[in-house]
Amino acid sequence: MDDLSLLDNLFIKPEHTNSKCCFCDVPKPISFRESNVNVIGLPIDITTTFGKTASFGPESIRITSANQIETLVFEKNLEVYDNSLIYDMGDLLLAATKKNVDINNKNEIKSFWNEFDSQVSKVIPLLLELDKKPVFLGGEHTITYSLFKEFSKKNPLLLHFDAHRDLKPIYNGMEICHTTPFYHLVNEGYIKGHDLVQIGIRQADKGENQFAADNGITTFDAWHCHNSFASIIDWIKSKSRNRNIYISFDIDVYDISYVPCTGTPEPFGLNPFQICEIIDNIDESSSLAGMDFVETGLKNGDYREGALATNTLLRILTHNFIKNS
Ligand SMILES: [Mn+2]
Repeated sequence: MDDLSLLDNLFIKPEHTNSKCCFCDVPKPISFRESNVNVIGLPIDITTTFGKTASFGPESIRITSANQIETLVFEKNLEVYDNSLIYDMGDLLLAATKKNVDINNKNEIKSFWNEFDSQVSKVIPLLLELDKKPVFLGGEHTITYSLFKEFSKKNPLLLHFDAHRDLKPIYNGMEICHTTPFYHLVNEGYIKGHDLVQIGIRQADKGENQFAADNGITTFDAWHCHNSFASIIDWIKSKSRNRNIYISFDIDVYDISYVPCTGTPEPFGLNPFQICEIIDNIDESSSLAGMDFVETGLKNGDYREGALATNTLLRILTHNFIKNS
């Protein structure tokens, strides 16, 4: 059994997902073997508490990217496939799906995350060994906890774009949920505080702020982004030099006016030009190890977030850090 048939058994193929299409339909289909970027859908929304839309993320992004958006990144005059040879693996197969997890049963939720953790630990090491760059489409932000544990072996700088810190130890009686992934990653030693930077933050509790300060986590909150943007660009450029990079991108880092469907939109957010400028200034000597793009929603056929997510992903996938291993 070769690597692909082993992996194939772990996925629902893109054409059999709700989107019925691959991420970013390119003119010439790329085989797994040829690919350097692998898209994986994680339509998971179990522990979110407010707007319940995150499970539609992969569908929203696949449909918009395949049907609405050009593969040319306009301002760079680069095709996405100039740097990224994308093979969409489909959605990760999980026996316990959203439908049969009772959100009031903490044990069922726990066993769901255990299953997720175990599936992820089969997929990621294999892809990294083959020098592929996995791109996960969430889903709620909880997924980052299991995903990043695998990437931590590459000792990356973790760029976390979000309105929220997600640094709580426990929330609604759940240790593993959408507001806690970065707390547990730091607390269990998978990331050192000084290798974690949180960009666009504007919602947290005092405990989370204290935890960030105590652990040396770098914070560029929304006011810092608004008032001294140039200093962020300088920091990103110098800290990313010759580093592996992992990006965890919550779409609610964007201002509430740009994200009509995500579960917990917040005012005072960043705009697309600022996000592009931050991405563009990740140093060319760095190498993207992998990334997750989470909390993209879809409501009543409103694909605006899918369009914003796709356009953000295209800027990341045309960065030269894709070509470095
Ligand atoms: Mn968030």
